[in-house]
Amino acid sequence: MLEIKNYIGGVFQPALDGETLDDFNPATAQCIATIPRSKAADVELAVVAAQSTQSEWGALSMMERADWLDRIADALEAKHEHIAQTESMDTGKPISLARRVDASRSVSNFRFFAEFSREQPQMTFEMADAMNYVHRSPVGTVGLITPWNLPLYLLSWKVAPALLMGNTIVAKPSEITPLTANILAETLHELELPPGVFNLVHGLGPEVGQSILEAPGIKGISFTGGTATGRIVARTAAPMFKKLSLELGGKNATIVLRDADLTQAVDGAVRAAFSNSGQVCLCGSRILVDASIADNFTKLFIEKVESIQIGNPSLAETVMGSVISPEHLEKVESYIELGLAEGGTVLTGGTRAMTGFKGPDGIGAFLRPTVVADLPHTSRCATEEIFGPMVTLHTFDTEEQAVEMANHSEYGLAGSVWTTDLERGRDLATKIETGIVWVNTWLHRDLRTPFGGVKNSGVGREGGKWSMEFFSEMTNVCVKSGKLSE
Ligand code: TXE
Repeated sequence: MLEIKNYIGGVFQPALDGETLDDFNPATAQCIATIPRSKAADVELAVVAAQSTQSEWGALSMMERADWLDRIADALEAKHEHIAQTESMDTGKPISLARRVDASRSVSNFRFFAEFSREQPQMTFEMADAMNYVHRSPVGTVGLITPWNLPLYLLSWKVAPALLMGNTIVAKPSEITPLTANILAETLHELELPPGVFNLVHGLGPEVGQSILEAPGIKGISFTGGTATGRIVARTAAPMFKKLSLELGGKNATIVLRDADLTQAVDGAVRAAFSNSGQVCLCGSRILVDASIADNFTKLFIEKVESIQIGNPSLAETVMGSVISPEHLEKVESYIELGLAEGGTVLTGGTRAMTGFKGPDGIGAFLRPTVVADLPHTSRCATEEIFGPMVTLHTFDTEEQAVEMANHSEYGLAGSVWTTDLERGRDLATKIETGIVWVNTWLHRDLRTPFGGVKNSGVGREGGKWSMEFFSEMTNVCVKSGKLSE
């Protein structure tokens, strides 16, 4: 049983009041760790530690901090398998996914921002009689709050640019997936990152998370999580004029046009629907198919879904593991029941997966990938975020109808379009009200591009220069040329 501690001022320590929370492996229902149930006093300790080292860390050049990112990337790379195994155990995701996505991307997040920063020119604007220099300085101490679906992947996506731009950090991972954030803290400690630059406080969102939002010494918040929580974050932090970046929920459309390469579209739609058991905000949870190819697409799609290997996340051949918790399993099941009540037809799945792999209590949060058809695109199942292995299937007759259906959502994060006519796909993509649209692919990521959504999917963008701008304040210095008398 791991006894995880907070990491504050370079010291691993329990919550000041000694309270703890249990952390479970959702695939086996085993308690695998305890974490501090931190409160406001722990956050105050972390903010003081961060502020005490802010000027020293901020005084380094960006190139010196980029070198730090390279050292962190190297150290995490050396722990790649340990990170993957730990992430799989903490989330129930298959080890193959944890290796290929979570562990690898955590390394590349640090490597990317180190290299990207070296390519960024000084921003200047020349006038006839003056030169404007845009100077970047740190925001200061920032709060990073992250969710349970891609724990280290999303934490490192924020930590790397925050450190690069000279900020000090108070980070809080999800209380149900704390373990790889702890590996990051251990790694930074081993590298002797100056104490106080990175601080990690564990605990419940409404307690320690809320305290981070309210801490006057925290000048910016980068939050990834659900839309409901995003509202709380905005409501708390905005009146304090903190910089805010909100990456929230999604209900993304996979649009299959009649001229799509069917095999490519089916493979892409299944991957977008059920990767990480559908627990990725970018997942394609609504599948919109041209009516003229719907029968053929649906047949191939269901065959592909039913070939997904569900089981013990520790096995290399497993494609789909458990969902994040028994409670989340019940939430997804409630949507399956709702789908039936709304007049839908379950084409496959809909029941718990008898994987033959059972934890000690004979339970494991395994749900078979589920496809529900015959629901209107305005139904609750087709408009509310389920965030699990359940998708709805809809048909359209015209592209205008496909666009209207795709945009019939309070969310606006991502989407994909499948067609052999790339210009048509690109043109259609510009009509979809989201922050990201893929054409003939999904989750194909260039880290230089803007990442984020609109409507209930959040505010702001992260990635490349957008992360550098979020995690810095800009001062424009205008220098008049020539003699003062002119
Ligand atoms: O989110 P929660 P979860 C979304 C995804 C889904 C959700 C799942 O769509 O809706 O995240 O993650 C902390 N004050 N995305 O369930 O509950 C909480 O402890 C401060 C979108 O974890 O919102 C956790 O650390 N903090 C995303 C974090 O907020 C609070 C990609 C998120 O918790 C708090 C991944 C409070 N009052 C998931 N209450 C994207 N758009 O990229 C909770 N927290």
